[in-house]
Amino acid sequence: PRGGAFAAVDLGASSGRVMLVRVGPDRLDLREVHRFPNRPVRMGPTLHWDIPALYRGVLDGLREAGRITGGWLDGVGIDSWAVDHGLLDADGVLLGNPVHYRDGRVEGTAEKVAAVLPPERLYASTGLQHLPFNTIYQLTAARGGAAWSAARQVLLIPDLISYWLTGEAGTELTNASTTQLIDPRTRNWSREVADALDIDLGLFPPLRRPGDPAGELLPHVLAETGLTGPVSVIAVGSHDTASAVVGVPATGDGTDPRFGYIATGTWSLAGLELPGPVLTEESRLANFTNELGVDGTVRYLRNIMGLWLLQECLRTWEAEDGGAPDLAGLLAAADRAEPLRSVVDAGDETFITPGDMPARITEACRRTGWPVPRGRAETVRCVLDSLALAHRRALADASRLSGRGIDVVHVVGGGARNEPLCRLTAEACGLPVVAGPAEAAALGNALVQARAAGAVTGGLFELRSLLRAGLPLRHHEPVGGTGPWRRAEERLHG
Ligand code: ADP
Ligand code: LRH
Repeated sequence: PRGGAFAAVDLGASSGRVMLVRVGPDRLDLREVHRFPNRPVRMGPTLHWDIPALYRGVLDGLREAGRITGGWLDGVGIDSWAVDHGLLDADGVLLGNPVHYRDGRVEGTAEKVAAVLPPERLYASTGLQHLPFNTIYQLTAARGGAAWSAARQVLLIPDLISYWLTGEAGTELTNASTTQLIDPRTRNWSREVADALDIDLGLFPPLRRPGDPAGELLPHVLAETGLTGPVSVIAVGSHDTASAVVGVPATGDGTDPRFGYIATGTWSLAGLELPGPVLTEESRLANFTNELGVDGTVRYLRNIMGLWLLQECLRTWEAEDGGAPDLAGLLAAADRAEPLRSVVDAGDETFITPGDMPARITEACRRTGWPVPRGRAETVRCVLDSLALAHRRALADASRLSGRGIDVVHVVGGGARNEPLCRLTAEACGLPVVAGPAEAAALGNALVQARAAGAVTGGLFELRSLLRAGLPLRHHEPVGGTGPWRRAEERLHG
């Protein structure tokens, strides 16, 4: 293997970025070449993603990557948040800006779906956690609309970007597994679910797997980005969490998952890498998901509200102040505030929609009989304690339900930069936490490309050893006992 230069496009719910990652047998370095905000926009009653702005950010990033390498790239890979999609008409033209998973259109659809496919059967077939915005609910909501009648193809967000770059359409498997239309045992479409819900699977282009070729940049894309063709687009774990789990610098792999992981960004995804799904009724009731990972793995995890709680507090305070609040200052003040004074259930669906988060946190505390936070520092402390508590609970449940032990917890994603959160997570779990990399998704994306292009070889263990060797990681030992966390958990969840 001779190494190579790869562009990893990682679109998160809060920002998009293009990373230039150089990978070789003894080399891994990452350079952020372009970052752009992801700002959803309400048009009429509906909350949309601003997909043209995101696509422009991708093109700008590729141009910048090419400027650095002299026009050469060994691959481009795209990952993004899960679940959402665009509809294309018979000419391959996008029918409207994709709808945001936080939009209210899915209200009531879960009940409609449950009436034809009971939740027990849906879980046994797909292993997916119930989230009110899973793709099947969105498709149910879209049905009957004018765009739906004109739709001839459904493309998930990373597949849509890939289609614009290459003209080739496919459905990448790890992200497809978040639609609730994939059977995690066969790692293929679930005809049973599609038939029961009358969803035409022919609307989705053929499945591709991480590492599969996904076309070459179109001539007009090369012209616009200044890149020298041919440039291959390579399918990666296009669900950002799938790529982030590849980017966990663990020493185990799918056969020896003694590590837990928490991918913390807008969401916290906390769980284990397993060789196969857990589809028990107990697992369903605990709201655990079996999303598909790279190299035949399963991501057995729970979605936790994540730093969205903090992001929305900051947005509210920014509107009040007329300027962005100082995050570092707020985190330091929260760190000094009284521990575990109040906590909320970070899995509570009432936090999903955008809006005044400090007020909703106050309301949740009041409802559940916890003291109400007095001011911003205590509100942030409540968020941090609540997330750490939810991390503890998710990892303990994942371990119990799968029968796998955990020796160490890896925190990756933007939240790995949040020192108090990592420390509190170590304390709550009673386990050592290794924090970083913050850009695990981009790294996992690039590693899968690099292997497909022949720049490196090996399985997840070998790919991860490059991460362990090449990145600064922070270690947090659990100090203090887990007693206060156990008591808080009992009080919150009974
Ligand atoms: P997403 O991919 O969902 O957009 P990221 O993984 O980029 O999310 O994480 C973004 C979050 O990371 C921010 O909302 C913020 O809470 C946290 N974060 C990023 N940088 C820092 C920092 N320097 N200190 C504390 N928190 C940070
Ligand atoms: C994180 C994420 C998560 C999904 C959510 C919609 O970015 O992909 O894994 O559940 O967004």
